[in-house]
Amino acid sequence: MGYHHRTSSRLGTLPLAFDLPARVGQIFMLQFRRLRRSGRNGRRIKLLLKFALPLLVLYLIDLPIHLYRTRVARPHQDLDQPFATGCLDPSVTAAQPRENATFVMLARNSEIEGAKATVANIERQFNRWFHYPIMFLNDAPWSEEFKDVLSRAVSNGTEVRFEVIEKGKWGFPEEMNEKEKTKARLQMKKQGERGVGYGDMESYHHMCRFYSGEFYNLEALRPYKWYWRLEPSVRYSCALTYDPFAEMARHDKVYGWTIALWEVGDTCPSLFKTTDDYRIEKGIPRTPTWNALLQVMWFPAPVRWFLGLFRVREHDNSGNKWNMCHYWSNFEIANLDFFRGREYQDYFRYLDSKGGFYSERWGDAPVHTLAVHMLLPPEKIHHFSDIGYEHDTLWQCPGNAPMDQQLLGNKALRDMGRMTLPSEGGTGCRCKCQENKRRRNINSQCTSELTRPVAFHRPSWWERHNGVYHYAVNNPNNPRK
Ligand SMILES: Nc1nc2c(ncn2[C@@H]2O[C@H](COP(=O)(O)OP(=O)(O)O)[C@@H](O)[C@H]2O)c(=O)[nH]1
Ligand SMILES: *[C@@H]1O[C@H](CO)[C@@H](O)[C@H](O)[C@H]1NC(C)=O
Ligand SMILES: *[C@@H]1O[C@H](CO)[C@@H](O)[C@H](O)[C@H]1NC(C)=O
Ligand SMILES: [Mg+2]
Repeated sequence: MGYHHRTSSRLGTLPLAFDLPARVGQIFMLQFRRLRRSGRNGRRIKLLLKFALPLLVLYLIDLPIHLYRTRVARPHQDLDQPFATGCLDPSVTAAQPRENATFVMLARNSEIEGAKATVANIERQFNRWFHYPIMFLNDAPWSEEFKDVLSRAVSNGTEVRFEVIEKGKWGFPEEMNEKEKTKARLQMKKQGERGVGYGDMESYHHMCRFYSGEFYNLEALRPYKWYWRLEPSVRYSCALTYDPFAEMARHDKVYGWTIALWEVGDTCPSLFKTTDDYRIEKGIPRTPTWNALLQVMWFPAPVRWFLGLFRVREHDNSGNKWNMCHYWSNFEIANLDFFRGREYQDYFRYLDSKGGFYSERWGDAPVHTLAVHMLLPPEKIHHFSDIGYEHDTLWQCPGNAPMDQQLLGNKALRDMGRMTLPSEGGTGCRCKCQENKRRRNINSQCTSELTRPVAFHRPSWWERHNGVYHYAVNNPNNPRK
């Protein structure tokens, strides 16, 4: 978490981006005071004005152009609405044809309990009506026990598959030689010493690289068009009474997410710059979706060029910073054809060739996010704001829709148990949010940053100040702290 805290300390420890203009200003003020103290002010101040004024004018011309080029145009209406409000009748929605889709969970044999809990939960909240297949992936052979227990965790009618990741798709890239691997191991060790999360865990680096690219090329996924990613020990806290794959298809969406949060900069200092290099090399234009990733820098152009030129961490070629927002990829409902397509795979190979999955600890979550925002128009990205989702200590729990939309007499929903009381603007179906907890515990500013290209309602300065954010119609705001 180090990076964000560092900015507030003394001048000497500020990152370069803040340090430089501050120092220039300091020198400027010093000189100015000396001038005023000395007797020969008039001539010198005139000289100063002769140079300083034109520079100021240039800056005042440059700045609006820069801001215009990096703006996120506001749409005329909300381009991304929840697919449903409240509960729908599963006996009707599940009678529709299925999509070409599967659940996928990467897990280890040791995660039997967590995997079982996730499967039992998703079956209860969704899949006992829809029966999409569940595929388990492992880099090692599955134990009989895991297969036994998980086969029994699903409802009658749900197919389970236990796949072992084929050779060449897990681990270091095939073109890496022994010397490079030794170097990578050393770099990982150093990351561990620096305190980068999972930095010295080789298998975690492999996992991130796998989910970033090779995952999409698995033979086992070839028959499918859509996947829904699961992880051991996650919890869905609302009933999902419609088919999200069918809605994604119907609305022509490619990528669906639930939680957006800040990335820890130490895991991927050069990822944003590398991605921007790729974007420029391929001639991919900046779009509002891309610009939504930016924390726009107000420095004069030469300072911005400097930041880009010297590859200052998390900055792009034009000296803007990545705002560090990314979708948390342990939940994903997405189109496989996009990720196994030429454009995405080309981007992944480019990243792979730069070595950052090992020399740094690039995660699949920021990689997916940057690709999605580089390659897709905004309306292809869907926020499942109506899905309740918890993983580790982070969650999204939607407010419930009004009682008359909860289908209280519905047979299929009869055993759903006690729900949280509806709240104004709620979209959820039978959500069980934990008492006394906010609906999102993550700083939802990140959500409102990434949804700017699709959001007609944007938080005002005052709303940000108070921690209240609008980002979609019908979507409950964060209650105030
Ligand atoms: N088979 C296998 N699965 C792994 C390995 N490392 C991570 N995973 C899986 O990858 C996912 C993310 O790992 P996790 O440890 O939960 O990371 P976190 O959620 O980022 O803390 C989980 O589904 C794990 O089961 C590994 O070495 N082998
Ligand atoms: C499970 O499904 C099979 C075949 O579809 C059926 O014969 C069996 O009765 C079902 N079992 C239960 C407990 O519903
Ligand atoms: C499912 O999707 C894949 C990938 O798009 C496609 O190749 C396959 O033909 C589809 N199968 C069916 C039954 O539609
Ligand atoms: Mg996890």
